[in-house]
Amino acid sequence: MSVVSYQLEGDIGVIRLNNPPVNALSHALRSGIQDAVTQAQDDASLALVLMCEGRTFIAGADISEFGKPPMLPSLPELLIVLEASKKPIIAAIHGTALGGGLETALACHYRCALPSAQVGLPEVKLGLLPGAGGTQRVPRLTGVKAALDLMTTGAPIAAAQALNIGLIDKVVEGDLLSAALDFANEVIAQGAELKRVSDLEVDKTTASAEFFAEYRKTLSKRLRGQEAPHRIVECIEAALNTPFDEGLKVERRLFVECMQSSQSGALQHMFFAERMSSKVKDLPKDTQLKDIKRVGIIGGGLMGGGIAMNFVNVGIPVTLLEISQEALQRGKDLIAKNYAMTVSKGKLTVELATQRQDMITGTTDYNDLADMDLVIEAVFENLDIKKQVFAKLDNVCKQGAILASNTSYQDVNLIAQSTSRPQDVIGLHFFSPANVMKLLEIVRGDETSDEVVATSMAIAKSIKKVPALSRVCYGFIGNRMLRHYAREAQLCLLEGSTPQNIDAVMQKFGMAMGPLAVGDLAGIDIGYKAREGLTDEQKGDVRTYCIADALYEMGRLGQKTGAGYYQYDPETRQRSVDPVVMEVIEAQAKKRGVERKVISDKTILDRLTFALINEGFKILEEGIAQRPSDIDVVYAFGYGFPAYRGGPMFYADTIGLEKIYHTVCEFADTYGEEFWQPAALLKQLVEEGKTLTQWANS
Ligand code: T1G
Repeated sequence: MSVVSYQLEGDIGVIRLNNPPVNALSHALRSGIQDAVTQAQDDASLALVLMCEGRTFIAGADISEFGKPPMLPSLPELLIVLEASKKPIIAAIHGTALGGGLETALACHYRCALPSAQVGLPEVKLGLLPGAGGTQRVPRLTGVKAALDLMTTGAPIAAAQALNIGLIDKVVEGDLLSAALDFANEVIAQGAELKRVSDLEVDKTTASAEFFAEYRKTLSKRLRGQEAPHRIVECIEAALNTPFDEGLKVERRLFVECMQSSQSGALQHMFFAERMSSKVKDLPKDTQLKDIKRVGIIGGGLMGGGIAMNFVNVGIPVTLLEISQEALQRGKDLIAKNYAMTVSKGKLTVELATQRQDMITGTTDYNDLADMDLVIEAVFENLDIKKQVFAKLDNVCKQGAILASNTSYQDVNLIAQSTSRPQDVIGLHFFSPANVMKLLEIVRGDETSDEVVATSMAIAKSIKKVPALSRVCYGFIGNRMLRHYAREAQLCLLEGSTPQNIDAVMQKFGMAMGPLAVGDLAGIDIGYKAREGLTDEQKGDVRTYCIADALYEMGRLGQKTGAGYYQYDPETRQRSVDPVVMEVIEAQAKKRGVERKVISDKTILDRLTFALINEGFKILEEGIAQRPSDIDVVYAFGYGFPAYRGGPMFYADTIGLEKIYHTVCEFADTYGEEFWQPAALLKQLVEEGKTLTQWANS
């Protein structure tokens, strides 16, 4: 089946693209469009319509072709052909016109779109910039500010907004083809000069040198550490100050720089990793999905309330169970507060917020969960309490209901064994705030059925989460690796560093927050309570938690008490260094016989990141995670690991496994084998001279 068809509809030549699933601009599509446009120059058509079959207009360049030998026509070359057409070309947009898709539409002479259509330039999310004339054409239509916002956010905008800022000429209702044909006939009837965007001038009143300097400053904060956004600014400056063809050359040069950057490689890896993580390796293709129409949630606290919002946000009603009416009311008040915050930011209407809250029914009676298709337990992180809850659910819920725990550490197999239906039990580990964080760790018990796993993956996507499948182990994927990262942070603190130094190193690396600031945010009491009741052996080396415990015993729990590893301004919650903390650290070092010495930033970075990576290798060799890229998804979407470094496992390949392995062996000699056992898989790949990516693809 050809990916491009061409036929005359009256006086209009219609070019239809059909390259499922998203009409990405593959080589076949590019050459097909070029052939159709060339053919149409000499036929009876008076104008051309370019449109797509399937669910969307062109979703951009074909990312799967990146890194492969270029095949002509390149997209920029094709767009020169389109714009040079002696007959007007009207782009007819439905679904999304993204990246090269929007650039293709901009090389046409007119653009119309359905009201539901969206347009955008998401290249920056791939560490790129619009490399087919977008940086030169967009500002000619919208002015500088709107062009910069579109390209540096990468966010799609609705057709109406695109019309507003001049990106499209008309929003059309009804059948797209007939509307586009009508629009084409209007264009013919006007007999106007062909409107080529490249002939337009950028409105110079829309930008000054100060504006660009200020914009660069905001980018350094908003997109800290990322290179592509600054190159986008350079392209827009070229559009403002140089002729179109010169600007294209600047764009081409900077696009190639982006394409060759490690950041773009990492972000392209994340693009595919995010889509791969919902695929379950050993699941039969014909696995049946359960129908999830009603959801029950047990526990209306911070997590339960946030989880409930995910479902009502996509129209799935929730029954929220708490132990008392007062607790229920507290839960509902918390949800109302969250929605009010979203409404105040203009991201939701009051009506919709009310409508969603009305889909949450409160109860204190387990029998009201009898008809639920899925029940998610989000009670206190205690195994015995969870077992009691699941035993009740086992008695009450209909056969075939999915019984899920939001546990972040407990053994899902033990929870499943407290029911007569372990095949229906699974872990759905949401991350706080549950209505915001995109990661959902799906924890498959030994007896969890394929249907329940497949349905959980489908549910994750329907509530707009990014899922990652984990087998059962303490802490699953994310929190298990976090323990080793946090251990090294604590040891660096005790052995000579400071909270602000360690956090600065990790923030400079690209982490959203440093580990000590994260500790204050989550609460120092979380770790303390998790250690309560454990034997000394279970707690591990006291050096890895003695400072945290000392702070806890001083009542310094972190942000919630205004002081932890830092002190916090009661109004702004701004953190600042607190000399008391150094006294605590030095006292603990003395008590543990640790002689404090300066630790270099590089050593801090390697100890924290290699601890994470080494544990990731163990998780892979134990079969806890399906693939390295799933671990990358967990860390980028759940723990603030910089996506432009591709996640911890992609980063390992960037550093080189041999370097990591030898450094881990050195750390074992220096800091003790108790902490630094090189993972067998890491050792094996180094001996075989393989990268992790090669191993994953083998
Ligand atoms: N190239 C190749 N494959 C793509 C693709 C693309 N651009 N976009 C999506 N796919 C695949 C995806 O991997 C998945 O495959 C399937 O399509 C469905 O995707 C020169 C250089 C369009 C909003 O960044 O944002 O143009 O897993 O699961 O949720 O300036 O896909 O089924 O095998 O995401 O309905 C810029 C990326 C490229 C858009 C649809 N464009 N795509 O979302 O489906 S760079 C983008 C999306 C560029 C130019 C530059 C979304 C979507 P599989 P999906 P969806």
